[in-house]
Amino acid sequence: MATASSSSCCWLHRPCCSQFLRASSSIIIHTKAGKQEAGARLSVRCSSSSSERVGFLGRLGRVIKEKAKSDVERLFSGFSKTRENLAVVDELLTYWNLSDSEQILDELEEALLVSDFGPRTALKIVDSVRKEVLAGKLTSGIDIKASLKKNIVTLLTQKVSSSELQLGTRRPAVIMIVGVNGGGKTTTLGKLAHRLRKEDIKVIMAAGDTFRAAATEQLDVWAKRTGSEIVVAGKDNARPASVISQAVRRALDKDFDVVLADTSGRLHTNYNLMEELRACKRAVTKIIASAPNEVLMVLDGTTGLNMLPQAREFNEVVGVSGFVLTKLDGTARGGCVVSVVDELSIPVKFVGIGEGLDDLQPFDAESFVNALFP
Ligand SMILES: Nc1nc2c(ncn2[C@@H]2O[C@H](COP(=O)(O)OP(=O)(O)OP(=O)(O)O)[C@@H](O)[C@H]2O)c(=O)[nH]1
Ligand SMILES: [Mg+2]
Repeated sequence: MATASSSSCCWLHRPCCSQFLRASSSIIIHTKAGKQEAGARLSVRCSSSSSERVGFLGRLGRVIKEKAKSDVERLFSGFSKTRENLAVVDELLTYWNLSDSEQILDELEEALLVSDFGPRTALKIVDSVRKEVLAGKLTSGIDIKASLKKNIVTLLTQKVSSSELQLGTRRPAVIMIVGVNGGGKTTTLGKLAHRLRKEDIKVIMAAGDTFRAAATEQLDVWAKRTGSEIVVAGKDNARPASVISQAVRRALDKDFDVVLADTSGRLHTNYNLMEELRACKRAVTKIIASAPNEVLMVLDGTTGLNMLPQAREFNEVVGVSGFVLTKLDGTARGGCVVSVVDELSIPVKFVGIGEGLDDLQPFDAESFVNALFP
């Protein structure tokens, strides 16, 4: 059995109840207190755990959403940049009257453009409002603002599947976290683990970012904080796909509920790195045909319009099932997420509102729009 001092991961500080366990030459597993013979093969078998637990896993997304308290102020207090740009909407609508509605609608479109909504989406939103104005349904500035908000909520919710986590009906569920560099993937994974652990879900993490040594260390801190097991690359630098597949095998073997797989940040334009991501997904599917259950792409809320090409490319390569919009506590520019959702028909599932354990909230379109247009 390999210990911290004899493994390549001696830079990690284990809690005294923990052990490092070497499962193959290039993968190291850190359990909380479990035992495993050194070098033992991790056999793969179907989980035959109680159907009750499997049922709970299927409902987990809803449970998490229902339990979250949607504190709009805290959620989007940092939406300052977008809010500033949209403040003009109130001014415009205060003096609105039917005779100059066309000019006001043009200015409304301009305000949305400045707030990163993107030209297509801004036009779509304003066109819907225009139709209602022409049909005589909107007779005041207040009506217009309400229609504007309603149309944005519609774009965020209409074409997309559920914004709840979809973890399927068999264990383990596998969630991959992907995205460009520094968006908040590892932090999101840690916060998600915390949410799952609060529901008594057994979590194993896969340190699929083998690119930087510090990435494993960072994830390990989250594993310790949340009481999760973690599989990391060993001395001979296992490829990300094999770290992730070892985590999935171990999850099957040890009846874990959820595998959370971290991946390195990568530019969506880097062909080789995007292919590597595809290989990570394939490695999971090879073991469990219905997995990964979720491929969550982290979008940095401060990015603005660059989000769209990034999301498009990641979706093409690995099929994104949901977005996590992070750093909304900073000077976020969240308008663009509306065009990302509108164009790709993929829901936002969570928002990141800080670096702490509890700073991941389920996404709620109405709260989001209320925060944009208070
Ligand atoms: N304020 C704030 N900071 C965040 C949030 N999410 C992540 N961060 C910070 O953003 C920085 C990058 O976060 P990481 O989780 O390391 O990002 P990553 O995508 O894993 O980065 P790479 O692995 O290097 O690609 C860290 O300093 C995090 O603490 C958030 O919601 N709000
Ligand atoms: Mg990371």
